[in-house]
Amino acid sequence: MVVGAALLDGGRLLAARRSAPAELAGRWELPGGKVEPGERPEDALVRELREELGVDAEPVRRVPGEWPLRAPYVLRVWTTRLLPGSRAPQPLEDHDELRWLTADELWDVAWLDQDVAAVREIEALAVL
Ligand code: 9L3
Ligand code: MG
Repeated sequence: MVVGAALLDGGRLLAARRSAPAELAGRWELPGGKVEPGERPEDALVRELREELGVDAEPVRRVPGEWPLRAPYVLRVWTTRLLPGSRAPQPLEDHDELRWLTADELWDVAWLDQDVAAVREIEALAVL
């Protein structure tokens, strides 16, 4: 399983532009990554956000649905918030740019194909 974060702050959603691998570089995603064996998905999400963005965050609720990635992976997404005192997100690993998107800006970035359905679902939650 791959976990992704709909990181929300002040009515905006964080989008991260991938710098690697080459076939995904330049496309935008919900930050996250693979769950390790024996790891709980929510713990993997917290770990990935610390590694990739340098933030302390917590999953809030699961976004309904799951979306196929390259077999055998599927993407599951949680709305996520920064903990009080967290640093601001930085593109430390795998990304070269971050953007906080308002509801009006959600479709201004070139999301990875696999993330489009997830972002639609986030839009439907009306949390922005
Ligand atoms: N992936 C797609 N959308 C996402 C994430 C976090 C990941 N929102 C895909 C890209 C990679 C695979 O899942 O092919 C593993 O992700 P990572 O560990 O390279 O971030
Ligand atoms: Mg990742």
